[in-house]
Amino acid sequence: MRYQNPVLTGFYPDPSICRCGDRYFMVCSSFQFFPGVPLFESTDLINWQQIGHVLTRDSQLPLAGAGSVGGIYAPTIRCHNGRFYMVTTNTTQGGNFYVYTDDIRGAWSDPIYVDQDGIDPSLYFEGDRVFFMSNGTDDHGTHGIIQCEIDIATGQKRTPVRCIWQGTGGRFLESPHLYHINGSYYLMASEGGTEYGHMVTYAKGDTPYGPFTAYAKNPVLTNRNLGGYLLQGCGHADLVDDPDGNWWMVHLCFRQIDQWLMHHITGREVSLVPVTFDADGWFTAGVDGTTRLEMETDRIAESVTQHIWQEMNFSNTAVGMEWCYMQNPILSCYRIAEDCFSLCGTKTALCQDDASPTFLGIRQKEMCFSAECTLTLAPQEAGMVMYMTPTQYYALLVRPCAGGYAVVRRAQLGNLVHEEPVCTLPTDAELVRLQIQGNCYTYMFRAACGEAVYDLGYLESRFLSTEVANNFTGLMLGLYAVQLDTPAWTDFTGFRMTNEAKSAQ
Ligand code: 6LW
Repeated sequence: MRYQNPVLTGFYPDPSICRCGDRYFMVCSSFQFFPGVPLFESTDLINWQQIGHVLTRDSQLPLAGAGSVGGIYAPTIRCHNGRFYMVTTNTTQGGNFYVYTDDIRGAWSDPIYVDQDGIDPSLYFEGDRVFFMSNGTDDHGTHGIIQCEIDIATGQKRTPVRCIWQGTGGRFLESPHLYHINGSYYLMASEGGTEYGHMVTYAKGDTPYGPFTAYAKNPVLTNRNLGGYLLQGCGHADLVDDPDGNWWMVHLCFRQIDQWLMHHITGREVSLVPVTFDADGWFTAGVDGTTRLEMETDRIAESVTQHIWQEMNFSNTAVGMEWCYMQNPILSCYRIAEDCFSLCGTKTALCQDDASPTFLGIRQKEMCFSAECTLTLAPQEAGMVMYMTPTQYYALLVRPCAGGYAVVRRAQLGNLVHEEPVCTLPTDAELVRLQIQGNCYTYMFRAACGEAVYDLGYLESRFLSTEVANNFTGLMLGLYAVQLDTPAWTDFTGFRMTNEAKSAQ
């Protein structure tokens, strides 16, 4: 059959995967968003259904002050003796920790912290031994992939921390995972940085702590030499086997806009490629070590079709699932009904990352989309926003003005804040419908009030891109409110976001 990459679009970086029987589970990074660590399930590896988040309580996920490069980095999910473990780093508070659950659809434990340096922690279970890997500095001051054994009940270290591999020379050696396959140990990692030079490398050894011999043809996967190709930045990978014994790799990638001097806006997404072992126990991945948009495979049944999410609305999405807050939300500012989100702004503006603004965001999953929502007019600032970071966003907002209400298009780019144009609504107006339409290059802004339609022009997507914003996340479409004088409530109804084709160019 044929499937398309990415298999999961929108900002879902650093995928990690495990299989339990005939079901696969996958987690991704979530940074400053709450709940944390989105959790997906699949039975065929190409259709992923979100079943919740791993970190759903403030006690698991203190995010106060987490900006767009803070909070939760690269998680790893593993299943051992029927128990699921998710290990990650809260880069803002607490460092490396893991949580566990015996019910993948239920609540996860409170964090168990591990006093090991570095980010991108991973677990490998062997009998009653548990190996804990990360990329950091060991007890002797050596930097690389570092490892210790831990007591899984307490998170206490059982052995000194030591460096077990230093990669192949690429910068930013990260995302280690250890596997035991057909009698050999494989240590897989990424190098080159999570940008256009990203690559997956690995080494093989006879023990879980090495010594490891690097694969002679590393990198085993990279798109760095495919100039102009839509899928770039392939790296940060994890392996899984299917019930037929085939191996697969999920990894992050992004879809670039333009052929030269590229940029990308939807963040790092998830692609899937087959992995094949040779007779000597070395493996290859993808199509000649690259990831393609169209993949042909006989490992997935012809009867499986890949579903693409065409419209997201209040009926087929939910708060705490697709919709996320920023940092730990002040829940009294939200009233969530089936067909209406009511938001009460606080004094925290969108341009702040020292507190949680009243904000609910959903990922921009495709370059081409159209999103609209109807708002009641209330004495506060409220609107829709294409949000990348506190200092990179485009908002279409409504707020009181002399004699009524005005719709304003605001661009914040660094410390440059520009508001234009401003349309004054009829004095008897009670509702306004806001629309943002995206293509690869621009966001277009429109408002409608009764019979009147206001064209608020367009802004370029490039200025919100990762290359400009300098962040690890991707574009979110947010519904938000900010208090002006006294607290007020805005009702958001009739939201829909229609995605077009999966291609970008
Ligand atoms: C993550 C690191 C990376 O911890 O980006 O692409 C960092 N790789 O492994 C943040 O997502």
